[in-house]
Amino acid sequence: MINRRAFIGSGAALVAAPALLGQASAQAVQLRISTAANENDWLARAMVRFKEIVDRELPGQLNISVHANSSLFRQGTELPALQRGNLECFTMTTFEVEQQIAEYGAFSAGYTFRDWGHATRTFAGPIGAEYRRTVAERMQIEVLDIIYLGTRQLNLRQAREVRSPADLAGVRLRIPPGPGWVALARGLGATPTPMAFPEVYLALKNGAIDAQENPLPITRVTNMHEVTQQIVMTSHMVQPVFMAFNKPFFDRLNDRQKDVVRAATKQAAEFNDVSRLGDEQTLVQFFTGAGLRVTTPDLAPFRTAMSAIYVETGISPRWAPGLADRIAAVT
Ligand code: KDO
Repeated sequence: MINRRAFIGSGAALVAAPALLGQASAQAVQLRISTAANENDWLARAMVRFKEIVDRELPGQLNISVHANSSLFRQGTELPALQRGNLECFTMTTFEVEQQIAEYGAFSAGYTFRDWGHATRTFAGPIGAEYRRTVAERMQIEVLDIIYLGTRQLNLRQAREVRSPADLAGVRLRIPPGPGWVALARGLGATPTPMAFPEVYLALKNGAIDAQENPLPITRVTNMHEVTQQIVMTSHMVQPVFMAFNKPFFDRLNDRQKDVVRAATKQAAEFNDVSRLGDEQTLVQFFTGAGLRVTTPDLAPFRTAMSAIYVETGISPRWAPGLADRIAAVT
């Protein structure tokens, strides 16, 4: 049985290199994990924690390698790689699910989840069970657990008054590649500028974009405060990501291996969530200390504009009828 406390509390130094090759025996099963997360971000460190747990519980059975910073597959190309069998696991988002299951788009809309507790209770209940079952059947992907990526906040290269989306007109806002992200940027009032995550720092530095949006811990770990002047606490998305496994790969594991992988995923998720939630309590102070303006506008105009954009862009009519209301009704 996994000793949860030992892992959550362990101070083991984490060497989260972009790729960690396992010390596995020749017949070990290959398990490549890809993430766009920076190797020092909690999500990548959680993948390393996952590897440590499985290596400890199943010595020599799985050859696990963690590939951070999109070092194995460019952000946005992991899903086809996983489904083709060229990758065994990646940190999948609801946006990638939406690309193949449009009726689940409500999970990727701005302001869908009130806070992380609301998201975890939604996925722990019937809505989450239905989501995992549908993703398994239609995408051949095994989703084991949700992981808190953080609450996304707007980060401006140059400071300005921001009271409503109108104040962001013409702002070139970088968002990850994908249609759902374009709607999110437009809901904030900005001009969507799709770009892979590892290119964002330099684009802010040289003025190719005017803003990016990410949870505070991700903005911090990639040092975006060095090339920006302001954070606007729009809190426009409480974002879950999934450890997504290629289903045929997962099904080939024996029962003991499945149990260990499930338990290790849970421990890794808890490690990420506890660490990230803690960071979000302290990072506003860090950013103001680093000289950034941190402003917290009234969110009503942003919520109104965000819900309108999904109607205007014809996205919400594709959502499963009543799903957004079912999610909102989760207490
Ligand atoms: C990003 O590219 O801004 C983003 O935060 C998008 C998320 O969906 C997720 O892919 C994340 O990057 C990566 O995990 C890197 O942190």
